[in-house]
Amino acid sequence: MKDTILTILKQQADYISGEEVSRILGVTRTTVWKAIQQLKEQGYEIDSVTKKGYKLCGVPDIVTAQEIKSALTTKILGSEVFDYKEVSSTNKIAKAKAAEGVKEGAVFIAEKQTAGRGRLGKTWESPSGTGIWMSLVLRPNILPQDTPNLTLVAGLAICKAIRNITELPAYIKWPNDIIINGKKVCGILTEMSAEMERVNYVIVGIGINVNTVTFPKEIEKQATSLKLEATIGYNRKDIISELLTLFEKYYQIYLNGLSIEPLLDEYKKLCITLQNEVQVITKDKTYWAKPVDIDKTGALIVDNKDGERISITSGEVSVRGVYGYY
Ligand code: BT5
Repeated sequence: MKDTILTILKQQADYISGEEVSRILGVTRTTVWKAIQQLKEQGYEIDSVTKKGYKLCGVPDIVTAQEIKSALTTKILGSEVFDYKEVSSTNKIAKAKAAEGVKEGAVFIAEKQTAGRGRLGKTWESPSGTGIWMSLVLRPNILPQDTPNLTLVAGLAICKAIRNITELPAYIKWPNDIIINGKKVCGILTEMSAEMERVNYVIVGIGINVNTVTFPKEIEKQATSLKLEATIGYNRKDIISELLTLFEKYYQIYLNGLSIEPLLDEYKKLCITLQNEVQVITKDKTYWAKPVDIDKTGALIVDNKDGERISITSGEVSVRGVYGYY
């Protein structure tokens, strides 16, 4: 009921009377009044004036399915949106739902994660209400070994979305981070279920610090948020909408040619990893190298100190820039 009333209020430029709303919906005015109270409790600013009725004056920064869907113009991504107040990890939920058969493009989003995950068992800080913690279900017709490309597609979309909305100098740190002024603002965790030659589904988990102002001690030197960098806060829904629009566009380009090649020029311009020496950390050794390129398979190409050219596939190694963490 409250969702329908919200939709009605959003369509009105001016006040609408309680009587009119109750007539449209065929419910009593008390039912309308109760739903309005619930919306106010959720943070919607609704002005009520005797004889005039109700007017929506402000929408809270909440990431509900309804708010997100009403901002989206995408065809596939966000076709279904599932919202949660608190989950362990949106990747975990998305995986379970994908295994049950949820459609391509389904989005799982939470206000808070209690066990947000990074790569290789690392944790992802996901406090309530300040970030975008979301996972997308994709069902691309690609080979399992090509799924890391989707991290690059996502990275490009996120980086551009952040730039478009905030005008901040966001860069991609190959393969799965977005960096602003040397600090990490976003991480991507891509997971899949596959057989030998076939991908069943891919989960692209995206964590973006939007309005976070403090971080735990362990990561405060290396983490940042859009608000800390821009000194103003952002509506998370606007970022989600821009990001899903761009992701869909780049995803289609990738699938059409089954290659990231058409995206590489744009990607490389925004890839900070190519701009300076990097430290490559493998299981057995650590060495400095000069980045040369990202090739059409998505590998990072570097020259080591002996002038040998090495192709680095994501997942094998960690790459660190010259300046501290990134
Ligand atoms: C990542 O891993 O950067 C992938 C993060 C993906 C998070 C999303 S949120 C929605 C979805 N559901 C999940 O459970 N996960 C995904 P990695 O490259 O391994 O980086 C992890 C490291 O980043 C940690 O070890 C910390 O050092 C640092 N870190 C943790 N939380 C952070 C935060 N909020 N902001 C910046 N850095 C953080």
